[in-house]
Amino acid sequence: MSTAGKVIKCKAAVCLEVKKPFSIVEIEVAPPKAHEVRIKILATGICRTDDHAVSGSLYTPFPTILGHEAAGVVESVGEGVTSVKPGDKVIPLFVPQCGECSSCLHPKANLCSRHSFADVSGMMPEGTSRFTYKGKPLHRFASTSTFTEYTVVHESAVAKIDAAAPPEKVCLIGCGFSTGYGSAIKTAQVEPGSTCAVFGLGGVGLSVVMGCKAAGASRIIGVDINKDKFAKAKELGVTDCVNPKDFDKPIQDVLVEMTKGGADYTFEVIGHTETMAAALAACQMNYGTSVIVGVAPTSSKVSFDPMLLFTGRTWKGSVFGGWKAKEAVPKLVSDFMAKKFTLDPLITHTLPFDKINEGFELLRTGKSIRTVLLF
Ligand code: CND
Ligand code: ZN
Repeated sequence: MSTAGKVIKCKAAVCLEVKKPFSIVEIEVAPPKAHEVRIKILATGICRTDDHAVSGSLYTPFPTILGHEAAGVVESVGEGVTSVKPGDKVIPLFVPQCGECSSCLHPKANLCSRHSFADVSGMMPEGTSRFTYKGKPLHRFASTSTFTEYTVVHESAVAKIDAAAPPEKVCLIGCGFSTGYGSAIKTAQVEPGSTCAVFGLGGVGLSVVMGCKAAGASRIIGVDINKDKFAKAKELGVTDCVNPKDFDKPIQDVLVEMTKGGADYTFEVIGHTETMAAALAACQMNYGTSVIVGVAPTSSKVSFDPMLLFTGRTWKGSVFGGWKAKEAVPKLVSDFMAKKFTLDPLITHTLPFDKINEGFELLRTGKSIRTVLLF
């Protein structure tokens, strides 16, 4: 029996309060309104950004449904939706692309100005929520909310992908892989023969490593305080592993010495303001480029010596790898299907959706790269 046009009762992992474990409860998901799409989620990854939200480091209103790295199938669509239809396999997009605003029309921009990726209203663009728990609305997160059997997104925040793509793998194209890979090949535009340093070797950092390698970097230095991350990093292309805990001087000094003057490209993929400043100082003073990929705590400030930029360094940031999400995601999925890159090394754990709290513990204790939750 079709569920189109009806309220769906389903299971969701709800965050009722900041810093509290997820509660698996039954919620109600209203049908999509005009220009909205209701999606049955098949698989979702756990990204550190979700944990930043749980911990309160990244502000988001509670109670909420987190999750932003998923793949699913369209259950029904609202009036006026033309780019997807029921039955289509899709990836929800935490960086929407309306295709019509000044940013979407600019070849260099990937952050839609009509539907901001940084919107913290917790509501759909038209101002209300499609999620209800015990008669009260729940907030959405990052334009997506994927820790639920069903979610509703705006049409600008969903991309149709190859029907044959395995959801338990390509869900990583919804965030971690695309973010890291794009930061290297698109935002930094790493050149063949260059030296790169990647701060943070989690799911996103290792994807930066894959991007640096694909771009032909000849030396990739991996920096992490958890030495357990080094084996996999080497497998993916890291040539030198550095643990800041092994040195009694600042890590930027260690890297400048190792590279005889600084790396061509550095990437901060942790989300700490101190490592953002360290990564800037670790790139070559005339022509080095440093890219901020990690999400810093809301309202935090970085303190740095302006002389670092005065000499010529470039400091950039990269949200979702600089990709225009709605057009890039289907292509990235095609590239995955054509075996142009692999996602398997990033997926260390697969768990049933109910075990979401276990999945977050694996991330917090540094034991996982990516945990994929299956519905
Ligand atoms: P994850 O926690 O898996 O990786 C972070 C790594 O950093 C871990 O291996 C840590 O051991 C390591 N680390 C922690 N502190 C230090 C330190 N002081 N020095 C060196 N290494 C350290 O996280 P992830 O890979 O899922 O995400 C990484 C960051 O990227 C995080 O801040 C997340 O919020 C952000 C991000 C950004 C974007 C974007 O669009 N820019 C998208 N998704 C996630
Ligand atoms: Zn993410």
